Amino acid sequence: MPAVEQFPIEIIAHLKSCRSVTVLTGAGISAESGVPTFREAQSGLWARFDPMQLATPQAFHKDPQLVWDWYTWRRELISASKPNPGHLALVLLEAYFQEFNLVTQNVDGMHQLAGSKQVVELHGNIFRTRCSRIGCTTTEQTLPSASLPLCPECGSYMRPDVVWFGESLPAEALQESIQAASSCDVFISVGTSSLIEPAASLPFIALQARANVLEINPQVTPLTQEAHFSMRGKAGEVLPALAAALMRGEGK
Ligand code: BV8
Repeated sequence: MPAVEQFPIEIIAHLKSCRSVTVLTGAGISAESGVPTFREAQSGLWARFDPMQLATPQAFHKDPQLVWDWYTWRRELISASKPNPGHLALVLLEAYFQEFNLVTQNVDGMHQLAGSKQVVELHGNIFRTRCSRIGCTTTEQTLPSASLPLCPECGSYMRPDVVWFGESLPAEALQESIQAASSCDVFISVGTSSLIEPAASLPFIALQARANVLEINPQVTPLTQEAHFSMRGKAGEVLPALAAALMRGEGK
């Protein structure tokens, strides 16, 4: 656990005095739950596939069963994992701040499982499926099913209810996240390579709106140079230390 002294005291003081905080998470916050990050080398029989190629409408059109099997494999991985201290710390921060918005690029549902009440899912949810033709049916897919299901309404293939590359994000979720980025006092980017648009633009919207931007990531990203403070560290260690520093002492 990093010493909370690693947080500049002025950051803790500023956080304690601010009203509104927006957090953007990426695959890195689920890494310590054992869920491989999106860009990490895929394991087993998926090692030879590029996720950027599989998470596309073209791949599904070409081989729907292959893409469905990839998501079934991921759902099984996620179902065997549980939220880590990073997810749990965000539940504490949600209760601590007067206004708290959690925006995630992740499709694993881990924030909700950890107890976060209000989560904006920019890229959908891997445990939901929808009709691939006209989206007429959406089902909660609690258990991964091996066979590629058909829409009960129109008979078309069902597909994971996630946003693929080249597809637009859900309009309401995108609007909510832009609003949260442009109206917060502090924006915290956690566990994202800051490469995937339009999510990667959110911290820059916060910067333009004169918010304080913090980053938590073991690696440097395109955001690092622009953030007011960038902590090289793991979400599962840094976020609990941050929550502890805020809860300590005279409170807000
Ligand atoms: C769209 C769901 C309109 C599916 C995903 C502008 C410029 C250039 C290109 C574009 C642009 N606008 C749009 C595009 C095209 C494209 C895009 O962004 N391309 C990239 C390559 C540049 N965007 C789109 O297509 C989006 N749609 O904009 O529609 C449009 C369309 C076409 C052209 C123009 C406009 C849709 C994007 C959504 C794609 N779907 N997921 C699925 O999951 O199967 S994205 C996928 O990547 C995941 O959701 C993932 O979350 C997301 C982002 O990756 P990260 O979360 O950052 O994960 P990553 O593995 O990259 O990094 C992990 C990080 O964690 C690392 O930095 C690591 O250091 C760190 N880490 C590791 N361990 C820890 C840790 N951090 C903390 N603690 C740890 N322990």
